[in-house]
Amino acid sequence: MLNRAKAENIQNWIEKINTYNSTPEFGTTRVLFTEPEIAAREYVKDEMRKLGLAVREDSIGNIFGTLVGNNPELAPVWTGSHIDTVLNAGMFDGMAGVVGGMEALRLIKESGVNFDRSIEVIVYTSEEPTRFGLCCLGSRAMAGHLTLEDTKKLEDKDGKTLESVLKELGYNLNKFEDIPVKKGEVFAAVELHVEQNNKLEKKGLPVGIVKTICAPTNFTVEVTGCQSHAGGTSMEDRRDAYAASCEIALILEDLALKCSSEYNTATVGRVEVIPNAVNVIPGKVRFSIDIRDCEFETKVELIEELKKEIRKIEDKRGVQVKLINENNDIPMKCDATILNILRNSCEDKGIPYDVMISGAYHDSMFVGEFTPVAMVFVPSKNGISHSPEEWTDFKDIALGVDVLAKSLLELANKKEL
Ligand code: HGY
Ligand code: MN
Ligand code: MN
Repeated sequence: MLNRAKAENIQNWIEKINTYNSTPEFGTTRVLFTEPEIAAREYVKDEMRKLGLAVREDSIGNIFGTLVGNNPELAPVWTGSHIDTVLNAGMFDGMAGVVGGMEALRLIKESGVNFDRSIEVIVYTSEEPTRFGLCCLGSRAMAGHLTLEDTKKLEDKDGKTLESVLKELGYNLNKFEDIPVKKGEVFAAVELHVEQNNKLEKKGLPVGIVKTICAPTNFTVEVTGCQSHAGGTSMEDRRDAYAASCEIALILEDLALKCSSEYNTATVGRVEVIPNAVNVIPGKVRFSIDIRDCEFETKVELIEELKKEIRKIEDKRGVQVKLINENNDIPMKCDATILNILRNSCEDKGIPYDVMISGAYHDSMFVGEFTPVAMVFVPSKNGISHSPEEWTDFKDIALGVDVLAKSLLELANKKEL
């Protein structure tokens, strides 16, 4: 029988990780392989060792903390998440799943209950696209979608490549090809994460069980018009790159609002106006597009529709629009058997729950390509995330850990799903 997860353990770990932060004056920023993120990695590895876990890292910095089972030759059960953040983030996105996984393994170890399969808590490298513009680098590499060659092309804002950073940090790139995980090498994976939406809070529910993880398609859009004088250029003579960009953004929003899938979002989050001067008509604008959908087909349809509308805007406004695709990821349907195990864990403990879609993507989106996955959500206050206002009560995370620990233990004793 497992004891209850301790909210104070979870709080201590999260608050300590949060001290590794490059913007303490405004939220939390822990960008991949910067000083605070490296320090946070070392702290988490130390805490894993204190729990009695065997700790290792692969060549892209995925960290594995292993609680060895009675039959360690069997495929292990995984849990885990990420410790890197977006700029000026909160302290729960990712951390809840890493710390929650550590607390779950502590409970299982403390209980002395027998289990066959080893259980591993993973810190996946760079779930956020913050430094290199591409998300889920560690889990993407595990799924075989990021090669050593790709790391030579991923550059940060200073022109440093991921490959050069990995080399500088002493990662053995000769073993990069050992990162991909084959089907069957992992038995199952369950990630705990804050919901990053307000559905659980609105329904007054403490736990969510995720049935589908939406996947992102990201573009950089370059609009080229004609830079000219803000006063001397008559309205009918302009080729205003910013006005054209705004029209594209509004059409994108309208297409997302009308999308037929169960969950779809579209966001323009980053805009660069050139020359960005008060009395100059912008000649060039570069902006990001982030589209999420729980269905790949409706995401493709939306993008095709958007491209048609962009062609019309080019003709009407005399601008050129370039769409540079960064990634086009596939939504992940979670495993029915694991969903039932999570449901039963909630019901056995009298914990009310809802089954839901995750609008945010997670490492489980890629992990699900080589092993069955599911996720446990805990409520986000006011649905806010990717913000210093992000908050989840530690006792809510502890309840999610109770469900997680029970489910991991059941999976660790299963012969097959
Ligand atoms: O953007 C996302 O969905 C994730 O939180 N990085
Ligand atoms: Mn995030
Ligand atoms: Mn996250």
